[in-house]
Amino acid sequence: MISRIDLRASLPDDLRSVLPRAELDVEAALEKVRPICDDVRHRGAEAVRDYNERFDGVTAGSLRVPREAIGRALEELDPAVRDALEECIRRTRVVHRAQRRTDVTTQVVPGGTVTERWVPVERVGLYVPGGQAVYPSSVVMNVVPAQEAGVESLAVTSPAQQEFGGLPHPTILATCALLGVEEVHAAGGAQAIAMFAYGTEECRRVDMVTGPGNIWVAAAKRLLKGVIGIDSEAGPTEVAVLADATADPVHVAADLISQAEHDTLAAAVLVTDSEELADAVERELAEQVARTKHTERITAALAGRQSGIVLVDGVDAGLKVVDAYAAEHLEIQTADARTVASRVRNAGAIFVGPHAPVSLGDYMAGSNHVLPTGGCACHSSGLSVQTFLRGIHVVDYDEQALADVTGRVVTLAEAEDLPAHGAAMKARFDWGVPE
Ligand code: HSO
Ligand code: ZN
Repeated sequence: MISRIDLRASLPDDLRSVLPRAELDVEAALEKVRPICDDVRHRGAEAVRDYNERFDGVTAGSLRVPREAIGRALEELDPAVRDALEECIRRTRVVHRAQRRTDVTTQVVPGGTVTERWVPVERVGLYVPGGQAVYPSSVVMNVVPAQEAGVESLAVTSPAQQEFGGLPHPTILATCALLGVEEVHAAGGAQAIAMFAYGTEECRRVDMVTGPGNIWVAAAKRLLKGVIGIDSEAGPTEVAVLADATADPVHVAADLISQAEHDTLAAAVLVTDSEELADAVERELAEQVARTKHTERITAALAGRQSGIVLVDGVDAGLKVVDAYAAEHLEIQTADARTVASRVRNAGAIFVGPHAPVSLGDYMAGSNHVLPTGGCACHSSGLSVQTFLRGIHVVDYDEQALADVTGRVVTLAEAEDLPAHGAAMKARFDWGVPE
């Protein structure tokens, strides 16, 4: 059910090319979403309503979810789910509050300072998928860092659903209520991203859009990037487990299955130096997949070319492989897991040892579960307070500090054939502006 790649003899130079990975063709969707985005730009809310009707089969007057509907969803929320969500919010908030940054002033020379001032994005739009995947935990993971960064205005949008009277899923609304988010819109797909990017009569334009979505949402975000800021493009979820003979195959199999449960394109990769463990995990996978609820989806994910078991010659080689793979989630299930984990360079999040399954990180660790996929962990990080901050450099020099450096600025400006740059410096002093 899961393929094997044997790299015990040697590791190829271009490791990435032999490792399993899914390909998501967002490019192809761009041409389809372009006219939708243009239409929303010109016709505003009316166009969004038309596409809601065409794609989601929902006809509605206003797209803005009434405050009472949000309150009602919270009242009707299962108390156990409410309790779990509240704990998820509490833990996530503790971790993200600690990420807040303080302004740093550096004295470069006497009388000359540069301050890096951290300023939150003013208004953020959060996309929450509807349909098959209803993830209130993802609402928490997007909203909490934005709030802790100090974002003043936060709007959520989620597809209108016929079965809920044209409103987004009630659990999503209830989670918004728990987080204190009052502005919620009933719109999904590319039209929702365009609504955020261009603004409509009912929704003020935002500066930045975050949140996962299907291929149309990803394409709209790519298209409108620049008009708005976006978080990283979220591809199908992935887990890699680096394990040796000390790992428990029951746990390893369960963790691989847990992420395969998201999507037929989800990736589950085991990297190990123990053939016995590989065999035992494979047996466990067969048994556990048969017993779980979403058997078909998981089987497809595990059998897909994006998943596999990679055999290596020792933990050092395993580290090279997981670094090349740059997994969204990486579990270390080896002897001395902390030391091994400390040597990893590329991963969205690292889960250390037998008591830190990915599922903990998905809901309750306090860490963020919006993480770079598709190998982007070699250059990007997951969502955090930092995502919603901009570092503005504030330059403050007095007359003497400027005078002291004017000669060198003029020299460099002339070397770049930009004499007006130098002139702007000299204009402050007796030397005047040259002809
Ligand atoms: N594993 C997903 C997040 C998630 N899991 C939401 C359950 N609900 C991507 O990190
Ligand atoms: Zn998950």
